[in-house]
Amino acid sequence: MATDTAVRELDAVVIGAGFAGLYMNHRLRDTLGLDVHVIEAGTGVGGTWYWNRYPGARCDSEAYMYCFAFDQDLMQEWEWSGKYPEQPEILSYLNHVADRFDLRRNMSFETRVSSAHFDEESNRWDVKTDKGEHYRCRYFITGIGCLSSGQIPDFPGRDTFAGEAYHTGAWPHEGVDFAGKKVAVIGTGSSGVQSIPVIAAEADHLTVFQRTPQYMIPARHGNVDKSVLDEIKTRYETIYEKARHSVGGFPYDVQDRSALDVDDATRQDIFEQSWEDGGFKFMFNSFSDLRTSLPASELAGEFIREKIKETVKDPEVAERLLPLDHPFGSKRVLIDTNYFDTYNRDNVRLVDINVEPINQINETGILAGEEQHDFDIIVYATGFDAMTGSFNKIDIRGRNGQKLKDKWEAGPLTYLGLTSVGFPNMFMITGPGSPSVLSNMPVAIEQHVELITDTVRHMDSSDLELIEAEPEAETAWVQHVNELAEPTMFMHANSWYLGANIPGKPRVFMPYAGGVGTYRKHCEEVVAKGYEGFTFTPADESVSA
Ligand code: NA7
Repeated sequence: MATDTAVRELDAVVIGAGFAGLYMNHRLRDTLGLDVHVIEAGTGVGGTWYWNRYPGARCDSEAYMYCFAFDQDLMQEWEWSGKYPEQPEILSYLNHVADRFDLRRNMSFETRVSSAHFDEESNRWDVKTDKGEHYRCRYFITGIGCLSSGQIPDFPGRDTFAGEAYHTGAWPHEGVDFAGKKVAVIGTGSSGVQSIPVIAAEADHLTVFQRTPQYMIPARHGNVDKSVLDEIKTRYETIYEKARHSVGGFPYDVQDRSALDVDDATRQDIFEQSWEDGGFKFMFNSFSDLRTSLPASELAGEFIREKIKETVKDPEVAERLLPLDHPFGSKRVLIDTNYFDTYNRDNVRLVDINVEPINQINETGILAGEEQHDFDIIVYATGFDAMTGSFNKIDIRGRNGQKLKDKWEAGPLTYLGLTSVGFPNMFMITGPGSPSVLSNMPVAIEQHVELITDTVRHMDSSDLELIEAEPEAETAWVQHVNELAEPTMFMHANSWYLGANIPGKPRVFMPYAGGVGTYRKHCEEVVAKGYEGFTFTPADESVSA
């Protein structure tokens, strides 16, 4: 590590150059005229889409909704090619945004923030990096993503494997050549499910190690006619406004009907139609209660299980792929392209690790149960230490030197998923306790960035030095987040939403399940009531820097 250089005084430091960091930079720097610096670990912008370059990586939000809506010209000029945006295209889009708004000129790349300490003497944040840089700023803002801290389970002997091993979330930029190779994929979440069909088509042989069978909705991915996208562009503002006030950040019509209130034939027809449409519409646009009623969710689950049995030719393999231990909608709903079909290929094998556990990883491969499987490549599609993992990697300290990691030992404590008591002038874009991963992320990110911008503008125009959440407001918010999750399907599975994928992580539901529209309204009310739940410190009451 380099030695400490001179301290650089700034208005704000932003961590991350994904959707969140790019837009935050634009707003603070170009709208408010602040002196901002963005610190990014990658060699370029893109965040999630910089790191997750595995084969088949694609967003599950439809392309026309997976972009910024803050600039009409930007919206009109960008041309998406398909129904769902693929990783290279999203990365190109974010690079285009960075070019268009000249966002790189105040960014450091290949740099990680190692610590951020709030100094109570000066009311400034001291932010230090692994390159030895030291920034001192008023506002400390994280745009570090919710799924950025990859996890590879500690399988015995994991590091003895002599072949190539990759985590989907840290994929080599030059790609991986699977031709003629024997490949293992461990994990069947979004990343596994997207990559498995592509790897199977390239590799000599693929073995999938599955812990939990999953429910999936077909993506129905494909090229979209330019005329369709052009027509959407004529209604863009209306479409986005609808999404901003929706549950999931999508402009889908919400059906006010229960899956339990229609007869079997009608329900089957509606499920079939939504299945044909593909994607998240199956969840949001078929019935209103798939996320909240166990019997309704079970009906959807049964429909999907039948589809799996119809698709997978070998009945024994189909049986192993049936999700039975958790209801539909209790884990992240997956959107697939040819996933189940892939198990009809001769070069693909499925290992259920509940029956044949991964006992050891050794030099040549994986010992599962009593059987040794030899591989050239192991792909870990084993997910992330979600929502809090990236915070815990940074030494963040607030008042009295309190570490955020310690404060969150029993689960993240935030007010609005945006701030945390004892950490003044620190803002988290899509932090735990906000809709974030339960929504179409750009919609959630724009709302957070604009709220932070308005707050900073308000503070500057009112000569306010600090903003800090009040303990009662935070306690009530955490309780509210828990109460919202309680009646949902989310409480019926071991998912990363609950931290259940990380051994020892407290089992706490982390995102806000009330929907982006309700959340936005709540934030607007907080502001309208004079930032209810926050305390401001006027500049003249604070110690000057
Ligand atoms: P996910 O969705 O967390 O999936 C990880 C997968 O890895 C999942 O199938 C896990 O099984 C499996 N896993 C995790 N730990 C183990 C161990 N120890 N042994 C065997 N299998 C394991 O991560 P993704 O990267 O696919 O997707 C993350 C999000 O990115 C996604 O939801 C989108 O929002 C985008 P489990 O189901 O826990 O039994």
